[in-house]
Order: sequence, then structure tokens, then C-alpha cells
Amino acid sequence: MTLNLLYHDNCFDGASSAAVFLRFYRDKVNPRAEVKLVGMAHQAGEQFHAGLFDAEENAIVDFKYCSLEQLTWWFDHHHSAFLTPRDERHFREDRSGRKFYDPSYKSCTKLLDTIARQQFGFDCPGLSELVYWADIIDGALYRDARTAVEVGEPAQKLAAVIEASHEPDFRHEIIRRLAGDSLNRVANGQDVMTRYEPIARQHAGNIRIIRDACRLQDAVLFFDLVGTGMDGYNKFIPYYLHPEANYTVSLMQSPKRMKVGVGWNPWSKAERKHNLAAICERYGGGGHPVVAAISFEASAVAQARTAAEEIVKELRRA
Ligand SMILES: [Mn+2]
Repeated sequence: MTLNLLYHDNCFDGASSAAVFLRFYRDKVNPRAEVKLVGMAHQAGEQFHAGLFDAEENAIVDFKYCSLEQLTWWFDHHHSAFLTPRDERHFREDRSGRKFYDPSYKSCTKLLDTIARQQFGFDCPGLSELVYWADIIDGALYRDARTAVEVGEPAQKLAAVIEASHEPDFRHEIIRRLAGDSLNRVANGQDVMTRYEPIARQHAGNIRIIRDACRLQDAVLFFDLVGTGMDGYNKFIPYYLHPEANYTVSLMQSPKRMKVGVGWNPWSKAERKHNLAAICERYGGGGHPVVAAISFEASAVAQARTAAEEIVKELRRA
């Protein structure tokens, strides 16, 4: 019996969802399943190819829906879960009882754990810490920006390691460990801590780069990171530097893509008037109402910059 488990890669909620699903599947469906883990990244153009679904069972967690018949399990909470209206129709018509979507959840991990518990009698107290932290981290439920940026908790350090990791085998190993061991033991592991050290140094550098690059106007913070070599950052840094900002828009370049990131300050006292996922969907991107992104081809710097500038203007009008 084989299972392909596709999950949102380089994301703590994605890894946690994969770990909870793995445990659930082994406990409630098939303890002897041979499981292949496949990390999925958002990209411009075609998202799925048939080879991803070549096992007897194929599951996707914390990632977009796919209407291929080979998909047998699906759990997601992203606002932009469907690539096309046809995909959404396909999901609404599904009667398998194994595909679940609820964008009101802060994390896919919590959604999965809740449904597995209520509908499949799954009960694994050993995972409760992981579910708790996935919800805090993916839902940005920190007390304040300082707590989010200081990265004091082992779970936050593990999240930073997963987000920055370029080692798929290591990420898979972490998921398999999280499925069977305590979050704290996994997060405090020597191999996680060793990988966190350079990330902590880079994090400190990122704070300086963003401080220098950002421009605040009408409570919208914009920063262009093209040319800085930075292709990722702790998304709370902007609000730590500028608590008075309501929105941030950033532009980043990595070897694989240009990315426009858009976020709402989770500690803002103002009323949010925009759905950021809906704004990004207009440019082929997506995400959640409070944090969303658009991917462009790596060479499309001008196109991405134009989109970022348009979004900044739109948010400033609020
Ligand atoms: Mn998620």
C-alpha cells in the first residue's frame, strides 16, 4: 500500500499538517502504508503534474486543490484554495467524505486534527503541542511583534529552520519525527539547533536591511529587496520596526521567482478594509485575507515591481 503525501513546503503549518496526517493515516487507515513525502511550492504556471499522484492513495495538505481523480484526501484552509472555478465545482461535488476545506481555520494542522478527531475517532494527545504551535505560528497569534521577532520558543526556531531549509531530506526527516515524537524534543534536537544558528545571524541582518529599505506612507510600508540578496524574512519584522504601519508590501527576488508579498499588521488597532488574497488573485497570486503573495517568473522584475506599486497605491487610498 503506497501513499503520496503532498504538503505546503518550507512552511511550519505545512510540515505540521503532514506530520498529523501521517500519524492519522498510520493510526486510522493503514499502519503499514509506505509513505512518500512531496513538498509543494507555489509557482507561476502549471502547479500539478500527473506524476505527483502515482501512488494508490494521494493526499494534499495545506495546499491547493487538484481535480485529478487520483487525489483521495485533501485538507486546506487557504482563502485561495482553488486554481479555477472548475476545481471548486469539482470539490463541491465530491462525495468521498475525505476532502475538507474551511478557510475560517488559522492553520491547516488544527483543521486536520479537528476533523480527524470528530469524524474518524483519531486521538493523539502527543500531537497537541504541535497543533497548538502551528495555530499560533500560521495564524500570527503572537502577543506582540516583539515576541514574533525575538524567536524565543523552540517551536519558533524550528519554524524558522523549516522555512529557510534547502534540504528536502532533512525536512522529510523532521516531519516523520514530528509524527511520532514531542514537538519540544524535535525542536531542541542538535541538528535543528545547528541549523538555526546561521539563520539567527541572518535574521539580525534582515532586520537591518528592512529598516534601511522601507518607506512608510499613509500607514502602508513598502520595501524593495531586489539586489539585497534577501529572498525571505520573518514577516513580522516590518511591524516590529513600524508598529504604526497597517499594511506592508514587499518585493523579493529568488533564483526561482519574483515575489510580491502583502500583509496586514496583526496588532493594528485600525479596521482592515481590504481582502489581500482577493487583491493578489487579480495578479494570479493568492493566500489569506490578511497575508497573501504573488509569484512571477524570476526574470519578470519590472512586471512584479509594477504590481507591487499598484497594490501600494490601492492600500494607501484606504
Ligand atoms: Mn497553512
